[in-house]
Amino acid sequence: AFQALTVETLPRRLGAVAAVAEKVGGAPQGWKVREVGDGNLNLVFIVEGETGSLVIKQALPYVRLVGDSWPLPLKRSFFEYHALTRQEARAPGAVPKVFHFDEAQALIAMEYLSPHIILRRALIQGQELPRIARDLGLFMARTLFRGSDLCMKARERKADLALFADNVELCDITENLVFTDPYFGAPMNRHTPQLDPLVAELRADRDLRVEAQRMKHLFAANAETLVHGDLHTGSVMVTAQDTRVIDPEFAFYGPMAFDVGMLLANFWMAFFAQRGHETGGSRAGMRAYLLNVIEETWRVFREEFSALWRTERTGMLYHRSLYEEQNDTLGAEQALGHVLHGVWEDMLGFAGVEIHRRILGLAHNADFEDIEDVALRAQCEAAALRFGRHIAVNRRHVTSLGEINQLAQLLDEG
Ligand code: SR1
Ligand code: MG
Repeated sequence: AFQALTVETLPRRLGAVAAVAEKVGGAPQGWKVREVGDGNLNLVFIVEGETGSLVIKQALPYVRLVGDSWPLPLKRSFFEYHALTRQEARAPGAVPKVFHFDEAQALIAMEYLSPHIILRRALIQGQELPRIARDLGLFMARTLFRGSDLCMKARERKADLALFADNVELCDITENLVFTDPYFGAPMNRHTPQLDPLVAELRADRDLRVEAQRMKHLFAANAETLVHGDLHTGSVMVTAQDTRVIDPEFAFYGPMAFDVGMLLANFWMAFFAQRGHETGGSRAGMRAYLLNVIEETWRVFREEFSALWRTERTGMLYHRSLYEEQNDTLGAEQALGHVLHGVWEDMLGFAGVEIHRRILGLAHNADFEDIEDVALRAQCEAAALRFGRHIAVNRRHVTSLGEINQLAQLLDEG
């Protein structure tokens, strides 16, 4: 039967697991164990021993953020484990190494990434990480392309789609918290009180509400590839030299643009929050850095996706032999353009609603929450909300990130 681990019981319970004991080393009674989970859902332990260390992540049968009034199945750990193995195969080195998985105890033993910190924290502190745009652009292109019918054998992809189709409860969280709750007075919503008039305006905005539901429709019905499903800056660990993507428990077959939109939304929120973190000095450099990161991430994603399109198009969609037989390079490039354009338009829609839900819904971002001056926080959040509305509603008429980032700068300057 499932039992939640504690700092006290962990050495006894995991000391007998060879893969764990070998990695940590020494007598389990001597292991140093800390619980460090600060996410919304799970327990996370760091275990250090004589010769090594690892992280134990264990799901709880409820949402940690809310408590046992909101049950949540343990099987999310199963989906996280299987997503991690697929991501490692498709984007080698981009996720932590997995040493052990126990389905009944809903726990995964994985690499302890040190001295990494959570990307969101780094951005709040004003750290410019030189590799994130490239590493995350590559991660998205490789996992999203290689998990789709552009690359996989149809039978394998359909089997995998069936496996992940049972991640219903986590999809349900996203379906409600991201696409629906922010746009009406859902009971668990909260927002900074100074935003009341703007919130009322957004909730009365018919075009926005329709667009949010269209994005939800896409999210629920476009089973295009295995997406990470929760790719925000709290799901990335970094040093200046290394970037790792963690926490894919929300993984399911959904639209490619969902991961891209969520990640870029979180970069934009980091941008709009910078004025709230200027007590140590101006963050003008950091703001410019973040807008560059957004442009570079998208550029790397597009370039890598295009490279994979040209070399690994072995799935049933746009199969390479269809074009090669006719020597039709132009046709293949034309089709690539259409696919990327679709990702572009949908990515903007997903980004817009992700920004809204982090300011209006249940699960907020430390980027804004850590701004103690509430009036200043509301100012940063208002600019982000207006920006989110613009990119969601006008996503079909926006042609470049340069144009969007110019708007971001104008809104940020007030
Ligand atoms: C109740 S869970 C709230 C949020 O935390 C996770 O990280 C997901 O982003 C989810 O929407
Ligand atoms: Mg998470």
